[in-house]
Amino acid sequence: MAQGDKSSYTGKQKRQAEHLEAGYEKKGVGTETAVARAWATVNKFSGGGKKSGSGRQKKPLINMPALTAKQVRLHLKAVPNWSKRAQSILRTYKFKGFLESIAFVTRIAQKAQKCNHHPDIDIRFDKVALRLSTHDEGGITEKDFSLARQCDEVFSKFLAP
Ligand code: H2B
Repeated sequence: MAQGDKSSYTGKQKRQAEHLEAGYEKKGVGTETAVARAWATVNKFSGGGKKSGSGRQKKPLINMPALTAKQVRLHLKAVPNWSKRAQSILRTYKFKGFLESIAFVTRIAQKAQKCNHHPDIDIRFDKVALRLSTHDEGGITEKDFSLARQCDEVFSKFLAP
């Protein structure tokens, strides 16, 4: 892509760039500088314009560092049924029977695949234990808590009549 050609950027990225540009111009920098800074910022946070083509990203390029023990404690307050075990978080869910356990696991598998974040799963007849950690970071990250929340949401639908 030639420099200046923004055709491979998504509409959202273009709106972000416009918004940032306006902010930079307000600060008093020239239009050219404001445009350059705005696109540099969009690139930094989203990995560039990759709407299609071979270079299209699958994973966000923003790195997600492992959370500190204190941050983990705070996040756990929002998902009180989860607990910390070594470098991971875990929760055990209980079901009516084996087939319900398996159906739950299937839903979790779909969620996990969508965000490329995969729990360790232990199925015991009417109980399913999920364990989450971010291997790439050797610890617990926001990704683990994001998936934990999604798993709880799936489970709440299993309980509903
Ligand atoms: N799942 C979990 N839970 N943690 C990871 O670090 C992780 C993952 N890494 N799923 C992903 C896959 C990585 O191995 C691949 C290459 O994207």
